[in-house]
Amino acid sequence: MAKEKNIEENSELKLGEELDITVSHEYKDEDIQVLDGLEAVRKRPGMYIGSTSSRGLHHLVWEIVDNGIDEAMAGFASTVSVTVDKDNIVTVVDDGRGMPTGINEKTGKSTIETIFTVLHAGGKFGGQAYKVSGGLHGVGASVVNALSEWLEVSVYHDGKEYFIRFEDGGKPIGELKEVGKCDKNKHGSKVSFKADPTIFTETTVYDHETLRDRIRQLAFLNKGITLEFNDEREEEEKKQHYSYHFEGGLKEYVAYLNKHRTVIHNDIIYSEGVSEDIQVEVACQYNDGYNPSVYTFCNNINTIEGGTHEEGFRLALNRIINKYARDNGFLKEKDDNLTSDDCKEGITAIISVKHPDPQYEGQTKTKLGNSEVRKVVSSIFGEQLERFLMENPDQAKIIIEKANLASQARLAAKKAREATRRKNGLEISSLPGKLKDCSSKDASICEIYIVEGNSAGGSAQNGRDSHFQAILPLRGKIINVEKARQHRIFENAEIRSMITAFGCGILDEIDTSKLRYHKIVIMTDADVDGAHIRTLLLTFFYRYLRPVIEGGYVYIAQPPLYQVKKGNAVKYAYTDKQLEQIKEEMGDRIAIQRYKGLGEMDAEQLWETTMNPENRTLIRVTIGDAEQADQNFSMLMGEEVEPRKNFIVENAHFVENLDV
Ligand code: TSJ
Repeated sequence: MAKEKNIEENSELKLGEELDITVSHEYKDEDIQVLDGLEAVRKRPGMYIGSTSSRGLHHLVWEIVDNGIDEAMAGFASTVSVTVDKDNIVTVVDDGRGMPTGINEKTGKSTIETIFTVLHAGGKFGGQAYKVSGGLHGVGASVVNALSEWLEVSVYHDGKEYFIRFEDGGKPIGELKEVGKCDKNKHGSKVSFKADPTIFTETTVYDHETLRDRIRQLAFLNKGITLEFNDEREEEEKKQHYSYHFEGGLKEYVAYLNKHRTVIHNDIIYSEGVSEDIQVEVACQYNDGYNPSVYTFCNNINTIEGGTHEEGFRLALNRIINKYARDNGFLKEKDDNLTSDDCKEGITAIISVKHPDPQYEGQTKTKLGNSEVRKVVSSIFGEQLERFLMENPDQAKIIIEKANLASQARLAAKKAREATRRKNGLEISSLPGKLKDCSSKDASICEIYIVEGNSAGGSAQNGRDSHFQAILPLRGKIINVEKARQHRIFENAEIRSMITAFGCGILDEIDTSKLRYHKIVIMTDADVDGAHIRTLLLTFFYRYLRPVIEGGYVYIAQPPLYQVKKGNAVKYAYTDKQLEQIKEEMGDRIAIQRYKGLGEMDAEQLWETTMNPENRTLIRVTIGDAEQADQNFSMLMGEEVEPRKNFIVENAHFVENLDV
């Protein structure tokens, strides 16, 4: 989540644009050209790494890590480790062959200096097998060098250690040199760098969870190799050392994702194969939920917009399930085929392909476009799925019956859903009765507060600026969309009033340009119940209104936890830390009131502390990593009570930590 004041723009979109780097041709001197290249990166870093926000900063790490993983996947290294030290210096080490230490013919410099100073030098230097992982951030080690205050490379092989250092955005300090002896059996590459704070002006501090989660994901996606993460900044609270190694690859990934869910059959359906130079790995398993969780990757990159690998999976799943259902009497001649959505209900699936020349499409360049991938995935997965169903008739029966139920529910849902559609935007009479709408019709300034409870709703209604602030009070808890079928969800009054109030439709019919409020603010009590309601709402948004979250329209209000009074002076504390500060400032003879709910504030207090744009802090909800979000949602919403309780208690006060 990002605070309202420093909203991260999605400069990721720029990745697909043409790179307009023009290396000046006036200069003959190659060194100057090289520096020009790196200078171009420093001038427009967003062109190369998406943005210079925290996200761009982390791209630097993945850029280097990818190289170590390539070496491991080529069979020459077993372990890649990532270390972050107290100064946020990152060190990546592999135990591979060690980067080539010879001279590059073209540049007359060492291969390593060339790789780190020439843009896109990856494939061209150091032998054909040298491949920098293609994809979104496959921009090359030279980009990392260009954006670093300093960067050091060490290589170990044949009993020797080689070293080179760059400073100031990629300028070599001397040549690659042999600097000493090492154990004859030691081999590998090591790269350390310090991100340049003049480029990464927002932050040069790495996020522990972001690094750990992606490193774990890379371990799932690259079975058999060991990935280590050492965060030397952590003292006590968090673990410092992690080592991930999954022999089962995606099979273990699916088991991990289903950990907090109730699976309905024992074995994970798994397939892998190679065809036309394309490696395919697919794993899936059904749980008792109603939503599919399908994650797709190409060359280890999460293709969140899907693409041809996802299509191939869907085609095979649909084809084989219908075939099996017909062949085995689950579907009669007169019955319609099960739809693709029926077959996906409650599935957790990971599809990972490795492609030598991936083409990415879509708004954020995260949709795989290579058409040959469709049939390759479809045939490799289809064959294994068919075999699985035939060899495991008991599990097959459970799966087919689930799809059949989904099909019946789909027809019921269609009817219920039609009732929630507003016929046209002018039908004001269809707005929910509980909604206290604002007078402005300019969506860009309009805000809707979703408020829990009637008393708080009253304060909010009286305290608001009715020109641009609407209030929608909710009575009690809203339905848990993870645990109910669609037609029940559409029958739920709270859900219906939100859908009609927002006006933008839901699911595949969503159109955020019709959204009636550009700020949807969730305002709940700062207690366990409030956290629960907030989570239920976010789950609904995540499943039914995802583009609204992605568009940055969803916020969480931050009501104060305490009121501190001394005489006539009143201050509010939003965190325990702030309370301590205020106590120190105000000295003794103060009265502290702990707010247990929004209802304890009168209209004016609620306006001053939580709703007035001049004073309030809104927390924008972002979708970060869809997998993480889904994990949290199913953990919070699932059957298992213990992890959920801990999570809510930990996060009841500080919603910043709520990872959606
Ligand atoms: F690129 C990089 F500098 F960022 C980097 C490269 C970072 C890290 C952590 C590791 C590596 C890297 C590169 N590890 N292993 C290699 N392998 C080679 O450079 C390589 C490629 C091809 C051949 C060949 O004989 O065809 C040989 C070697 C050593």
